[in-house]
Amino acid sequence: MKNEQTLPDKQQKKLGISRRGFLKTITGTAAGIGMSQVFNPALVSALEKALEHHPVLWIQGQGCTGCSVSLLNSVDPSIADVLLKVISLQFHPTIMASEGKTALENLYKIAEEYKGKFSLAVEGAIPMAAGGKYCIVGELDHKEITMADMVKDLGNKAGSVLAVGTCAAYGGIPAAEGNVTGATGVMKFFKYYGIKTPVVNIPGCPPHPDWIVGSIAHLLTKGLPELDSDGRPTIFFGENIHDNCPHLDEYDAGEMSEKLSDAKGCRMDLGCKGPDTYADCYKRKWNSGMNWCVDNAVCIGCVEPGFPDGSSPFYEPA
Ligand code: FSX
Ligand code: SF4
Ligand code: SF4
Repeated sequence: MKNEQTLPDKQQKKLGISRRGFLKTITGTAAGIGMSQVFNPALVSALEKALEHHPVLWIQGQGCTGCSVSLLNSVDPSIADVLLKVISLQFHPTIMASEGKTALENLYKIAEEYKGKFSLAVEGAIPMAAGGKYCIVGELDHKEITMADMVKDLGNKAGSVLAVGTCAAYGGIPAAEGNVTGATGVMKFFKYYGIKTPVVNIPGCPPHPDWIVGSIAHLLTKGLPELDSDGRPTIFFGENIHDNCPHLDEYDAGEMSEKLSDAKGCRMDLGCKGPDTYADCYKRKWNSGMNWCVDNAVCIGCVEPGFPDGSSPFYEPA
């Protein structure tokens, strides 16, 4: 099932660029295959205009910060260009210089000023057990602020929400078997509290930097991307890994790798979960296009809603 979401006209106008104006400036989507297309000068100028009206606020709950580290590994475009030209990132606990009361007050001030327009990036799951006390993200006026409080408050005010990483999208590792904290992904959390703000899931443990930057660039310039039934942009998560794997011929011929160091052979007997996984890693590759999981190990299905329990044990056949 496909779920095409678009921002209301009024909101689209507030992004500072008309759809037609944008389409005239580029030939394809910046969130497509090559992120370097983001640096088409016409697109940069379109993005710069959109940025004036569309800050991104990034908050962190139950995660390992790997999603932020992955974003910081963006090489083409460089993270400096991403932060200066693609994302008007106004709040990020790991990389901003500001901290404590000043930072928090600024966060809520921007959310109020850009109500209905800013994008909220949520990294990590949201613990709902024990009144949210498992994750305190700050304190104002001697009152603790839980991650749940913050997501409720900012999520209601945002124009759109990006659930960055499998933890934020579906609960991920914090929601794995033995989850005592009530770790929950954003969509489920919003459903529980009746929050209607549109959510784009960008799973991956961690997600590829292009998936994060590309989804934000898409939001800024063209509105919400087309999503699959798990809330993921189809431009990045529309294809099955196994169906496109360079080892597919070997799979068909029954030629299986016996150990991870084997250069040849399908990795299914070693635990590859490619057949149940939808992402473009096979062509996008990781580490600036150097390699991907199946080159050196196996796909563990890190972008899927059931991860990690659904993929476990990682190195045994499904
Ligand atoms: Fe989760 Fe982000 Fe996995 Fe980590 O913080 S998606 S544990 S790589 O990095 O939330
Ligand atoms: Fe499919 Fe994995 Fe084998 Fe590739 S290595 S053909 S994804 S099972
Ligand atoms: Fe995740 Fe599989 Fe892609 Fe590796 S190949 S990043 S495990 S979806």
